[in-house]
Amino acid sequence: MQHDLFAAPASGPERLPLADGAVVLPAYACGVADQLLAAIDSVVAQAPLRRMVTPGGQTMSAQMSNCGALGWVTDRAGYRYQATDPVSGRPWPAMPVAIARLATQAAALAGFADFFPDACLINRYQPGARMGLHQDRDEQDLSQPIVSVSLGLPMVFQFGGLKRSERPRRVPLNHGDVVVWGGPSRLRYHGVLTLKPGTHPATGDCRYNLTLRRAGR
Ligand code: MD3
Ligand code: FE
Repeated sequence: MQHDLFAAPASGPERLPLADGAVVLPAYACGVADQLLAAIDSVVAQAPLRRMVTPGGQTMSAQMSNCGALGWVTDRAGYRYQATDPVSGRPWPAMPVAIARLATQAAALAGFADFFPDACLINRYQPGARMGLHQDRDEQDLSQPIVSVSLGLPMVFQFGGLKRSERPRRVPLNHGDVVVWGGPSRLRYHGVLTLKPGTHPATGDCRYNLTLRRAGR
């Protein structure tokens, strides 16, 4: 066996730190994108995408569904996680293994060992859809990170501070990009600018985002 004295050091996938606790893994999910999209199709066949209503009475522009033991829902009564789909009354579909495995691996690469999500929110954006600046704080253990996976059309993510008044940075996210948010970045304000029309070979006219969380204990 010959050793290559000039071999590059092991580097693994590219990691771009955004801030303390926030890391972009560019294109990390590209190799499994088709598996993830097939998994999304099987989930939404059982728990159809729908537009939910905020406690303030606004209909959200992104369509949503969930898989895993807990699903994030909103209605006039508030934001919460629950074990059943309010449309069908049945438990949310199980989290497909391809989705859970990707999230655990991405979190580990970002420095968060032993991340085992129990909730996966599926957001589907069509042109014109957006998500305003907000914090994710409905989860029980805020020491657990969040992993997000972007699929399909590109969009611009808003990455803010711990106060709403802090002006967000704009971070373009493309098909296959994975972002891990935890530690001091866990409660940062964030949002998504209005999706522009386009066509992507993997998804057609839309963008999917998978948001993987540990919602319960
Ligand atoms: C930064 N979704 O569903 S995921 C959401 O692209 C949500 O659909 C967006 O925000 C989307 O709640 C963004 C990226 C994300 C998720 C959680 C974060 C970024 C975050 C928590 C803290 C800081
Ligand atoms: Fe969020």
